[in-house]
Amino acid sequence: MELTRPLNNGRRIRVVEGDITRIPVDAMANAANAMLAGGGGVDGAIHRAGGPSLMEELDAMRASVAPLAAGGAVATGAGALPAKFVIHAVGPVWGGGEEGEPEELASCYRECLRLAEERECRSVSFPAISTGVYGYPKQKAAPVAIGAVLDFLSTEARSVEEVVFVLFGAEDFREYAALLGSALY
Ligand code: AR6
Repeated sequence: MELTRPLNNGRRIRVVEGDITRIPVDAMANAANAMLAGGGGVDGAIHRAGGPSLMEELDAMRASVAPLAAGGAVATGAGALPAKFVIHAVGPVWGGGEEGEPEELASCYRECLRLAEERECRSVSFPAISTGVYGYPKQKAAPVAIGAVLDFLSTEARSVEEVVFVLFGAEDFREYAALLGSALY
C-alpha cells in the first residue's frame, strides 16, 4: 500500500507500508538508542541489512558523541542498504507525555532532515520512531512526525524533495494516510 501527497511547493510526502530496508532513498532514518549500540526492531533490521560497516562507523564515533540525548541524530554510510546514508536518531522513551516527549520526537525528525540536507540528499525515509520498544503511543506519535516533516518541507527544505514514512503494518499505514489526507498545507 502506498500514497503520495504533493505539497504546493513541489515537494512531496509518501506513505508506504513495508520494510524500510527495502525502499531506495538517499538517506534512511533509523530508530536507534543513546549508545548507538544496535538493538531489535527497525534498528536490528537496518544493521542486519546494511552489514557490519554501519556499526564500525558508529564504534569509531561513539566516544565523542554518545550517549546521545533523545531528539539527537548522527549519520553513517549505508553499507549494503539501498541508500547513501543512514541517519541514526534517538527517540524519546514514552513516560506519559509530560516529560518533553513530543518536542524530543519532533527534534528527531528535524535533526535527520537537517543532516540529510547537509549531505544534499533528495529523499529521506523514516520509520515510526519511538513507537515500538520505546512505547510512544502510535496515534500520538503520528501527528508529531507528520507535523515536523510538513513544517520542514514547507520552510527549510532545499535539497530534500521527498520524505517517505515507512509503516510496518496496515493499521499504522492507515493512520498516517488519514492524517495526511486531512492535513492543511
Ligand atoms: N521497517 C519499518 N518499520 C519497522 C521495521 C522495519 N523493518 N521494523 C520495525 N518497525 P522500534 P523504538 C517499526 O522498537 O520504539 C531498538 O532496540 C515498529 O513496528 O524499532 O524507537 C533500538 O536499538 C515500530 O512502529 O524503535 C532502541 O534501543 C517502529 O518501527 C529501541 O529499539 C519503531 O519501533 C528504540 O525503540
